[in-house]
Amino acid sequence: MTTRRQFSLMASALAAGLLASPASAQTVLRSTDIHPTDYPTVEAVRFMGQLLDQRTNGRLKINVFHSAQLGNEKDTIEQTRFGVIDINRINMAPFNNLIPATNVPSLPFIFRSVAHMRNVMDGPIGDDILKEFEKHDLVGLAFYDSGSRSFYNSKRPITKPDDMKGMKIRVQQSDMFVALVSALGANATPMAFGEVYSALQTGVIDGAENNWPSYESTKHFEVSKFYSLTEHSLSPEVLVMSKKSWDKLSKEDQALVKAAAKESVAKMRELWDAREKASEAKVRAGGAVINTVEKQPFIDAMKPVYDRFVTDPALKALVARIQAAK
Ligand code: BDP
Repeated sequence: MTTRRQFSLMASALAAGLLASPASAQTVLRSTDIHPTDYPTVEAVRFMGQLLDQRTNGRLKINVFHSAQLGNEKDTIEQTRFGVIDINRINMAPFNNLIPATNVPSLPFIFRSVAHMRNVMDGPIGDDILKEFEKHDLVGLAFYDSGSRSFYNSKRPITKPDDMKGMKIRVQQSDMFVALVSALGANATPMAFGEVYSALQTGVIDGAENNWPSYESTKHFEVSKFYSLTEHSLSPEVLVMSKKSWDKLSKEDQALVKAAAKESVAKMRELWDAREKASEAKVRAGGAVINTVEKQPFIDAMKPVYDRFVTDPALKALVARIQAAK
């Protein structure tokens, strides 16, 4: 027998079910990025959103919040795990302390070239690293390029590791990056990206490290003009989704999201390659002093980072697979 109360509960459940019915509801996924609106990572996630919009007749969309509107990278990791943010385009480095495997592609000089990095991250090794995110309430979707990171500072050109002795260098919030900078005798200062400009300007730090487009878009080159091409890390960007948000999608929509993310990689790289060149030209014209370095002394100095962070057999195997890959 159905009581009045049970009946009204059933009626409201039915109404709620109808309102939320997957056939009629529109889903707008919230995506975060710390970069400005015209940065290749932001544009690439927007492109992914357009693909989803077209393929679902407007039922599935992405709203990209750029310029750190939703917070700095470290904080957005938590929000993504909780499902407050659905998609996060973020560097591997802020994941280093949480997910051991993410240290590997961030390691100094692990990749021989951009082609080597792309080949590794696009293949089974990259897929294995993406799977690691699942243990942390996240779904790894794809990797994006991040060029190569080099040191810049306001004091002098760096040509050998010794030149960095005693310098205060900002790093991402990753113990591995702290170790990488400490290995050169410099003082590593972990700090959120958005705080670096004023820290450079006020002399709280002497320098930082990043790729051409970030060095340019943040205007760090205006307050830190010596850019030394150490190219010590190719730490890729990653696109992750909240497992909570993922589980709310149908199997079909999950497949669409995954495919659109993968397809946005080629778009990202096309934008990236052009942006790298444009950014380099802009900082040169803006007065940055660029120098190349002999890499071997830096490779040797950073060797202890491997000894400290690649101790686990699974990580050792991952390093060996990357080194053996074409
Ligand atoms: C940029 C990455 C961004 C990082 C930033 C940083 O694209 O995700 O947060 O470096 O150094 O190259 O914090």
